[in-house]
Amino acid sequence: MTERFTPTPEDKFSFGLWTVGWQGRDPFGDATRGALDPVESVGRLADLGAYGVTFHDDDLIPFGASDTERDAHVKRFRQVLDATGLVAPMATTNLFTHPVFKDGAFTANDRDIRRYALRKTLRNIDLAVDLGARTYVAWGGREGAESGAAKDVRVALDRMKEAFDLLGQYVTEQGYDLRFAVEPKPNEPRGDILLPTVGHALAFIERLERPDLVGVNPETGHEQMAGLNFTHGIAQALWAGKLFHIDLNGQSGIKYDQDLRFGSGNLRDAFWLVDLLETSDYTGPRHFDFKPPRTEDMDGVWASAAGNMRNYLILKERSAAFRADPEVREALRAARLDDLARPTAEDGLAALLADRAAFEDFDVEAAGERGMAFEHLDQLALDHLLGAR
Ligand code: 3MF
Ligand code: MG
Ligand code: MG
Repeated sequence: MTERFTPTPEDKFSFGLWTVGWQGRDPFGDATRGALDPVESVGRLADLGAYGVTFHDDDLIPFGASDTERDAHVKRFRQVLDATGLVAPMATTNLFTHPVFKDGAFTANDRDIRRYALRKTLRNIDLAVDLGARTYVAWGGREGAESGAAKDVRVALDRMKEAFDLLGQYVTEQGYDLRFAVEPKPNEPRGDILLPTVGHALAFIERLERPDLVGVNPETGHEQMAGLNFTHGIAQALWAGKLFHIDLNGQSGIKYDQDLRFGSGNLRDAFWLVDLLETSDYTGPRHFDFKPPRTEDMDGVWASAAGNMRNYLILKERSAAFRADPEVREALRAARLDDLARPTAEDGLAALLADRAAFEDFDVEAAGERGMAFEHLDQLALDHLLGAR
């Protein structure tokens, strides 16, 4: 492996315990790998050059564990974090595996289950803060429906808002330095999931009591499952000041959630995503939410984990070369990116209305004939991506 693509903690790469720990169980087949001790995962990820590890409550403490068992699991985890120097920047709640969540958690029709889901989340928030997390992700994979009358979506959104308002009240009252990040997904496991895309989530957040406390945690494959441009979704989240966290992985088009390693699937979108992140003010973790395919043994798991980081670093280098290339700079000017950056009417509405050159004397035919030179610019990008320049 070339030294320049070897990750270090400064790169801020993090992994969910559930990613490398995935045993390969899918709707059609049993596990192909044994269970992985979180302590081993942390050690291996540290050896690979990662910076952080993230967890669902149940990844760390098996569901139903007694208080004594819980304390022992947390103690071992804390010890390995201390020993390796890895941090736990984000945590989340498993509100999807147990049968109790079959109709959702914060929006389950059954009120008892909604109250239980909130308590399970609040309990893990205490642990997350104790372990140093600053971001708390909420993926509502079971919040949705397979049939029309079963879920009154407007009422369910009232319940979703109620949940986030209560969570916001809790962290405020506790004085916790913790922000929430909603993770959108269009479907799977529910037929249709509430808050299906980045756009839906951003609109929802604005209706909350404490919108400042809530942002998004978009996942590459989730937006692409909806046929959307992930990089555009991230750009809008950045524009709104709402990119609190990110789940990076790979996906080949509109199909089931593939969770391939970052750089697989839509490589061009991965290039533009890295180009965007690395030229933005996003300073958070580059978090991988992938699944090492069930074809792999444990060696394959660690090769897959390492591949995420390596691909990110390669794309980061390609993006930097693209931006530094004088011919690219010229092509960006020819494509009038500098013109896009100019306000359209900095002279004001009255001046726009009085400006004959803007309308009465505007040669609309000549303007319609002007080429945009986008193809040359895009070929330069592809040349850089493919290492041809
Ligand atoms: C499912 C996911 C989730 C979320 C996680 C919160 C199990 O498609 O992406 O992973 O990322 O629950 O971080
Ligand atoms: Mg996914
Ligand atoms: Mg995810």
